[in-house]
Amino acid sequence: MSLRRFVLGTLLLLSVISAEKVQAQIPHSQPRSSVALDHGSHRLGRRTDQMMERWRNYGLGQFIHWGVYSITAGRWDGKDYPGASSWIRSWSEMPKEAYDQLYQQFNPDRFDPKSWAKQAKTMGAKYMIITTKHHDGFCLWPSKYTKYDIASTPYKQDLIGPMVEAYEAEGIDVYLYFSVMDWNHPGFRTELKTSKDREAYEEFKTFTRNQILELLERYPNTKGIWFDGTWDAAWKEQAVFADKLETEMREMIPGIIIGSRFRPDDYGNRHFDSNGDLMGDYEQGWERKLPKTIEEVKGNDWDCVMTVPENQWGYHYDWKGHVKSSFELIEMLVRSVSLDGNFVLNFGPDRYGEFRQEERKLFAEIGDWMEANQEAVYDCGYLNWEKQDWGYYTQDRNTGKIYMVVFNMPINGALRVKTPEKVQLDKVYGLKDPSKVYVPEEIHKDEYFVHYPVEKSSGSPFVLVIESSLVDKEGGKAYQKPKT
Ligand code: FHN
Repeated sequence: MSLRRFVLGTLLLLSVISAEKVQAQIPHSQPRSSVALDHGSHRLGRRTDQMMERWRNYGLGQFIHWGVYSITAGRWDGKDYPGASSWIRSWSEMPKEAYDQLYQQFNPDRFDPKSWAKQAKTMGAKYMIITTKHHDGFCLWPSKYTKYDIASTPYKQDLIGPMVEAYEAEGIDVYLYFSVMDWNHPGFRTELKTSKDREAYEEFKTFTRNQILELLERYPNTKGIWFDGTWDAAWKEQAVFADKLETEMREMIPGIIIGSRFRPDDYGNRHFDSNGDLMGDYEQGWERKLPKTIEEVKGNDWDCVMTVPENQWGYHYDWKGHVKSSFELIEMLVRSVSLDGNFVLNFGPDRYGEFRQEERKLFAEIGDWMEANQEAVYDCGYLNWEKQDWGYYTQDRNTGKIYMVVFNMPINGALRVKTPEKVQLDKVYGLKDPSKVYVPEEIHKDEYFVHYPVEKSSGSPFVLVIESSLVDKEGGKAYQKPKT
């Protein structure tokens, strides 16, 4: 190799390394030296339309995982599957042909969508995401494109339509979960190694598009599709196909909400494209985990989907390990809202269409708390005041009203509040009982103790309302008009 070529090659290599290093140093929220993309993010910043505003203000949602895996319930032939029950078909000790015949036993004759919707309403859910088809490919609706669906079971009838109707009657929006990964379809591949793979996968893509558009035709009131099972190499090559299909969905149902799990960009990146910009309308990466700081959410809309046991989505016959309490789940809900996200709690009904006792208890306990404190959740989001150990601030996006949601009561009852500069604390009172007023004690400039009678804290999270005002430069109180 000539010296000239060697030098040029080295310079090129160094420039690529330094560019990547520079890219790596640019935080997500900064404009980035953009990689030319045809199928990356199509929008910078949050959607500002009414459907997305409604989504943003939900606060609490319900996820439902239901299907043939509710029959196996996490075990087979007397042995427990060690993973999530919805994945049992992938277990080496689960004979595939045996699993694939189970649909002939699926007969949820105790399914009562109205009672499901009422329970969700009691809990305070504002939206519900239902698995129309999980990874096993079994469809809870009668699909024109497969026999592996509810119409082929003893139950025969559509399960999705009655759910949509019942939940909407309770004022709860419905979103359809759809797994692109489909272990039942002969054309599905995780990777495309041969021309035969590619040929088969083209048929799979047509089938996938047909089913997605079929769902939107059958259930036009759906507010969004919650895509899953899009992590395989084969799908990551489908930037053009996925982009076109997303456009079709958006044309079919204007305003439809699609998260960051669906599309890969030109280089196979999902959730965030090669420039670090969000794909889709909100981030779907917070699964069984939560952000700790507002910086982590990068100014995007997001939802957290959470299981009650560590990792059980579909029905499991015996919840092993730690089962989260309503206190823990309410804390996760409020943390989500305090960081501008939604919290979606998962439920896994059994093969008969009934929720287990632990889940019915959660409907009631979370519902009781929400009934008394929902004002600090619905339509609320992040407040840029310094986070304190006692819990979370939320702020009503319309009125500007500020809430302290207390989970960790200091043993001396002194709740520390640090206001931004020039903001003074005027009054603090109980959300449940506004006559209970707590006079803030200023301990430093812009820093207060709110003394709360420890004996009054019931061990359940409680909400205080903060009234504050801007202090003008002379130290006088500048009137702070609440947001209308
Ligand atoms: O594999 C699935 C899992 O079963 C479940 O549906 C979750 C829900 O977010 N999504 C996948 C794991 O990321």
